[in-house]
Amino acid sequence: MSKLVLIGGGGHCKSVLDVALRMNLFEDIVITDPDVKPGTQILGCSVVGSDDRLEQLRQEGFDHAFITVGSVRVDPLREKLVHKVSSLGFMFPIIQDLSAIVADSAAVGEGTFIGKNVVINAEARIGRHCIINTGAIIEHECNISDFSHISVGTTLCGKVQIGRNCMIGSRSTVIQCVNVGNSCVVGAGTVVNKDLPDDCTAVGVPARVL
Ligand code: JB2
Repeated sequence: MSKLVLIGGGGHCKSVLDVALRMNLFEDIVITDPDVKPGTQILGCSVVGSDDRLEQLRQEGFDHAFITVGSVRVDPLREKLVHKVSSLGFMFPIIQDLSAIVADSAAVGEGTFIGKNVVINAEARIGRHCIINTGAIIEHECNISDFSHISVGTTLCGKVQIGRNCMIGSRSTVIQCVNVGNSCVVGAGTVVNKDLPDDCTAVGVPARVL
């Protein structure tokens, strides 16, 4: 069995850790966080200190790591942490809740979180280190690039493209065949009915670019 380090001990860590425990694939799970007191227990797993501990954890046989610093905006931190953790030789698992339905023809990249009651339909492609959060629906042939976050209860209709490092807010809908550029933020409850360029923020029903 593998040993797993979670990087970040906040709210998103709790969501991921609950799923990781349900998967029952890891013999030991610990957490690094510079701002949480070492020894603190999160869902029965220990915070062991800051990321300075990673090298030693690798030597102690921790072979997998997962970025559990979440984000509700466009933020390069998760990507920076991936480079750091990767350079130490950790592997990144896919952490997928047992309740999620992922089509056999779909593909999911390493380091991606798939939360409870997610549906990922036929031939969808999900990149690396994405967050597909609780109850999201990713319809057939959608393509989500690396580091994007599809928040709680969001629906991507068929053949939607989401760029890299996007944040698609909770309960929003992106209608079929729409392309969202890189580093976009879509506010909660937005209905995106036309393409969005890179680096924009869109809100409302239908979406307007701010
Ligand atoms: O460089 C770091 C680092 N920077 C911040 N290394 C490590 N190991 N940890 C880091 N952190 C820690 O991430 C902070 O000290 C903090 O404890 C944690 C972030 O926790 P927070 O609860 O503020 O946010 P989150 O990122 O877990 O969750 C956000 O994103 C989720 C997807 C929240 O807004 C959630 O509501 C959302 N569901």
